[in-house]
Amino acid sequence: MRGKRIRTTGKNLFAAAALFLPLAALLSGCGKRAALDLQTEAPDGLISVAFSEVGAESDWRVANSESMRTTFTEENGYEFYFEDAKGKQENQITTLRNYILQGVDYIVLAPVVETGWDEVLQEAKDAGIPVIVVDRMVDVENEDLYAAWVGSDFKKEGEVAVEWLEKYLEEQGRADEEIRILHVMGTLGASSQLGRTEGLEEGVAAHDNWEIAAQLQGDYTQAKTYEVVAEYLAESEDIDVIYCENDNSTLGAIQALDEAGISYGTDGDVILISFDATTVGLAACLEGSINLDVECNPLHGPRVEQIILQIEAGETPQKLTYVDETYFTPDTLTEELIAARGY
Ligand code: GYE
Repeated sequence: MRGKRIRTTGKNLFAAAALFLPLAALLSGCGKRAALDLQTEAPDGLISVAFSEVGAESDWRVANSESMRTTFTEENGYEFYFEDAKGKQENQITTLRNYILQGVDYIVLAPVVETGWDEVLQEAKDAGIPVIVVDRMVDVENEDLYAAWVGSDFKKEGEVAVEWLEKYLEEQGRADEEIRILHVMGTLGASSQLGRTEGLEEGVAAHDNWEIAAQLQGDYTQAKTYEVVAEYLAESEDIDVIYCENDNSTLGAIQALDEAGISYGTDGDVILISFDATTVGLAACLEGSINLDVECNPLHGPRVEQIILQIEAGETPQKLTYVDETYFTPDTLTEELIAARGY
């Protein structure tokens, strides 16, 4: 089934590209463009899978890329293409167009943000290339533009954090205290940011004594979060909770707190809430620096492969698949548990 479809698609694309590229090279005066590596079909019956990854902004992301790489190996029957978009949607769109021109069998997209995908996904559809969306979602007019999505329920992750905080404050006898929350958001417009933010905002709205002191943009990186939190703490130290939308962000907040001489974690003044549960986050949680780390599982390679195998078998994969997740606190963690996770 695959061979047939791709051969047709590939040939047409190759013909179109063969006409277009020399012209483009002439017009741009850049002969190199004609040398673009046009590949119509993976060798030896391999399935070609072309992945557009967000970037390398966090430990979560690195684990996600690694999971794809180790799943789609030649030994497993795949030819794997990988492009790092460096956090830019325009890079992803260019990459997707190149993958379409190459006539790959499958495109896997981890989108930076949710919106702005209709056009390029339509192009993939017109070329007969199934697109599997992973991690963050795409917000498109026509759901048929992608074959399936697999990732996390980000809003639920936020709700889990809110529920935990409510219980924790109660246990501490602080249920009626004024609670000021410093909120460090991830990449704006990414599903993970939108969901975790919504979960928090709804939680705050449901508690008269909770307040969001400020919403800062940490862009899921340690460096950016350190910068914005340090700047904030220079103005005000009146904070009870810092809610950072991923582990690397939380490490940046910890750096800023250390510098400001403010204590945090199980024995400190500021409660730290984090997301991802990567090794770095969980190690900080085990030692009591992070009070709560909500899990977000990055090991999507095998899940994406499942979807591809279903399509190969002529089946229609489930449109949306949510991964089951948990959360960690210092009292539930052990060294062994962290080591066994492997990322
Ligand atoms: O939490 C963060 C990464 O979208 C779930 O992106 C992903 C998030 C993850 O950079 O660490």
